Amino acid sequence: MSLTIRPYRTVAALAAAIQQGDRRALAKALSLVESKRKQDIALTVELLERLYPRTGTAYRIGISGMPGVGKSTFVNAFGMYLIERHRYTIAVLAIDPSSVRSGGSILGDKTRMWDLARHPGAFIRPSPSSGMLGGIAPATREAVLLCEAAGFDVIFVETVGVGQTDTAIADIVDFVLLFLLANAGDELQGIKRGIMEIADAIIINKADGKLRSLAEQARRHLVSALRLLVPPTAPWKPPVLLCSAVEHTGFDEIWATIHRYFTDDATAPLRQQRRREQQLRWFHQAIQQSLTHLFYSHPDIQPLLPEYEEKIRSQQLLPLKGAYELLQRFQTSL
Ligand SMILES: Nc1nc2c(ncn2[C@@H]2O[C@H](COP(=O)(O)OP(=O)(O)O)[C@@H](O)[C@H]2O)c(=O)[nH]1
Ligand SMILES: [Mg+2]
Repeated sequence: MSLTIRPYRTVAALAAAIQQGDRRALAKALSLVESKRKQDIALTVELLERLYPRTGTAYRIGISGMPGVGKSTFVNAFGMYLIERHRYTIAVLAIDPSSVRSGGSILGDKTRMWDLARHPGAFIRPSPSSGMLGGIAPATREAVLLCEAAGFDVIFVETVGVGQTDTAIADIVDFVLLFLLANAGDELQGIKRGIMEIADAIIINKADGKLRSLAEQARRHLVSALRLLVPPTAPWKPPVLLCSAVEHTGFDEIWATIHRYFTDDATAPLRQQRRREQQLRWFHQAIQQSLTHLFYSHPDIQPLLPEYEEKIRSQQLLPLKGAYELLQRFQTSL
């Protein structure tokens, strides 16, 4: 029996505990899906196969935007709002950039989400952002499914917030909230299409105090910018909404927007198509991730890497040649 799932004796027992809402079982499973060990990968597959029929029912919501815009503050306050107003249960998967700075500590976002962290209707899982791809961690998709099987109604995925490259979130959630600030006039100008294109709603946060009127100005600006970006026939046009995560304003409208997206007949084909495409991407990304891992951890390859890197750094070796040499070696060792 794998150490990873102890004290659960079988994957079936672990799966059953997760479905019964056992938080310890969920935490175990979340560690399991992050593991790269061969036997753990087999267990992960078995576990997800068992739980998969229980998934697909939650609101999967991505929270994107530059560090400091107030994503964690928002998730905490808005999560509490959903619990109190709608009696929902909330899971938060937070990719925490502070874990890099503080060398492995993942306290950063948990302290920001203080109210949610101690509420029995919520579950918060911070992931260190090491090894992340496009703003999310390698196993975030699997983590979403686990939380869903555990019965959570709403799942927030807070990205690391690196901005422009933060688009991988769209591969794993149904709805992306992009957070912006009003005073970042230049930032608004400089926003790349990529991140705008994945936004299903744009939230101008910190619309409080002196920033309120600036936020309204920014909203008008963004609404006209979006008019150029989104075809008039599109089944969903991302609205621009004002919010103060600190004063808890704008929450009704934000929830109404999300709810409308999930229940509107006009968006049904869009929602279904997105989930279908996500399945395919999951397949291909799993292959890519596994191949990459197999290659870099291969006993014939790993010891050679430092030497190759050094030669490439000192320009003694063409990077392409180095890559092909190692790939050749890898292939013949299979
Ligand atoms: N005035 C104001 N400050 C906010 C608001 N939301 C967050 N903040 C502050 O902005 C800072 C960064 O917030 P945080 O939630 O950590 O941002 P994140 O990096 O996007 O997760 C903190 O000091 C928050 O208190 C808001 O709506 N209004
Ligand atoms: Mg944060």
